[in-house]
Amino acid sequence: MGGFVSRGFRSRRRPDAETAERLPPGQYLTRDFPVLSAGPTPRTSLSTWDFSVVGALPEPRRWTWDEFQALPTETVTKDIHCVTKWSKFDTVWEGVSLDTLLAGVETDATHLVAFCDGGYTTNLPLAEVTGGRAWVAFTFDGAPLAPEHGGPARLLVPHLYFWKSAKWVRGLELVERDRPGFWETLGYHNHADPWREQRYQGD
Ligand SMILES: Nc1nc2c(c(=O)[nH]1)N[C@H]1C(S)=C(S)[C@@H](COP(=O)(O)O)O[C@H]1N2
Ligand SMILES: [Mo]
Repeated sequence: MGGFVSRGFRSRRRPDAETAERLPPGQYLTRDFPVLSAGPTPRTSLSTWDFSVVGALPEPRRWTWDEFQALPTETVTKDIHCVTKWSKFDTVWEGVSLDTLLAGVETDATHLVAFCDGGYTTNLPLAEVTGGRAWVAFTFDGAPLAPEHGGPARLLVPHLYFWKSAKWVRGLELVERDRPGFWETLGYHNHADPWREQRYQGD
């Protein structure tokens, strides 16, 4: 009978100890990479693409695509967790750390609001996107990030539910008071820590 149960079946139903430890509560492991978008996939040509940091800082910062590519990049391997309950382990990204983008910024801001082509927004505490915890990623699995997954560039904040990882991101607005973004306004949790299962407001 043992041979009847396939490896995949068994590991999906009964995660081994290491998997169980890496899987936040209520999540299941998938090898797929589902696409979740609230609207159509925007197409922005790289010749008009830019990335900016605006809001509560003395001088806004702006990079063209070429300037952005010339910044120091990091390759990171991270587990990601979607609020719809799939998790994916060991995803490999290359991008620019928010530590680099925000280096030396003098600001009274406590939070940022990421803004995107297509109008999506999401908010994050500044203290949670520095110290090697957030990137603007432009490759996935060694290839340019596919448009449906946020290409040319998306935010990557793997320690929070994946809706905080804004696709088609074009910049960060530094704000002195927290301001909920798209899903946060629609009843999802403001903070979104998968380990505390912060899915919806009140969780
Ligand atoms: N601009 C934008 N970013 C977005 C979204 C979106 O609809 N628009 N969806 C979010 C949600 S809910 C999730 S789970 C992830 C999904 O990313 P994926 O489609 O690459 O899996 O993107 C997040 N970033
Ligand atoms: Mo999501």
